[in-house]
Amino acid sequence: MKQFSSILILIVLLLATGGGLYLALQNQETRKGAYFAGTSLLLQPDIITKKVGDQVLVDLYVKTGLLPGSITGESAKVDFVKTRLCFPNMLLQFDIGNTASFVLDSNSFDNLQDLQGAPSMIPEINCLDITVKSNREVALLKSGTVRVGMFKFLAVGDGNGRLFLDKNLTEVSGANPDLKSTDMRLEIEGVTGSSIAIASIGTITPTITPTPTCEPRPACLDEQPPCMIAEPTGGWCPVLTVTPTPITPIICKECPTGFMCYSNGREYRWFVNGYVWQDFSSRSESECAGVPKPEWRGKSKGDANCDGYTDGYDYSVWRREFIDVRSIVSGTNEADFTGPLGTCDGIVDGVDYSLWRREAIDYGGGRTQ
Ligand SMILES: [Ca+2]
Ligand SMILES: [Ca+2]
Repeated sequence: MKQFSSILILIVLLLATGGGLYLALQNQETRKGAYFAGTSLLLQPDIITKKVGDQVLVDLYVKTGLLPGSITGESAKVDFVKTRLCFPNMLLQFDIGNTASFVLDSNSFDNLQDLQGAPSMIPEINCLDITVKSNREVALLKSGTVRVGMFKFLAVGDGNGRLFLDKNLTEVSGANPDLKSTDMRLEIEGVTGSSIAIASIGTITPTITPTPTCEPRPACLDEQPPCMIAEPTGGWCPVLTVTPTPITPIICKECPTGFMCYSNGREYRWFVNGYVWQDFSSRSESECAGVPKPEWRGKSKGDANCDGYTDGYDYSVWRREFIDVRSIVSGTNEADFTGPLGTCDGIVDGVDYSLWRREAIDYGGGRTQ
């Protein structure tokens, strides 16, 4: 009897392992199938200018990638979007408890499955996790640039900042015409945030709204001699000129290469030019022989102080710059590791922090474990 039970347990164990393996393979299958390349999420408008007390409306869009092998240029159909949106809480407030704070685009999605505050490691940043879903049949699912919905923020403080989406916590899935299963993940190529500038009350000149009855000023009035048209009593419609903001490419700081040996008389360390600690002076390479020479990492790996490691020193630099020169676009920031487009953007913010955290904590910061 005992032997029989053992055999039975063995069979159950084998079945369970087999089941687990099957599930793991299934999962792998789904991931392997994430071939709807080019799907991205974005926030609109990409540049927001408001004043304290204004409502700030921000739209979330998903842009689905092209179906592979599609001759007609057909895009993948989306039925599920999950992402994390983060914003500077000194500038914006979001009332999670108020169901009117988010308006789902019911043309494209059927339920707001989840909208809640998410933990943020940075005290100055608040985040929201949002999940939306479509329950309709495949033919009615949307593809291409699809509006997910609108967030309603309140401008509570003045300054500049960025709203951003966390790519690592973004998931999109949709209908899959090639396989029997209906859902599959879409590969996320990128997420794009918004820049925001909030002015203190009264410092923004009110926007001129043309009255519906006004008439555009005829160009012939500027000719010589001018045409004989009487001035209307309410005046001509105001001429709105848009001055394009010149876009200067940001040339960001980078760590110099070539570690050299330095000492302060008590310890020996390797530094690159321009990042030598106070009291340390140059020594011959052989004097540092007992100290491992770091490998160059660079800013794109979160090395703010260019010492070849990504660690707490770099976090301190990030935090100081985030608080002191927050949102001032500059090429002199030490902790501008990246930006929403994957390259440095002149701003030190939560996107740079996320990169630092991944490099320092998840990947060990360049130190062999
Ligand atoms: Ca470092
Ligand atoms: Ca940055």
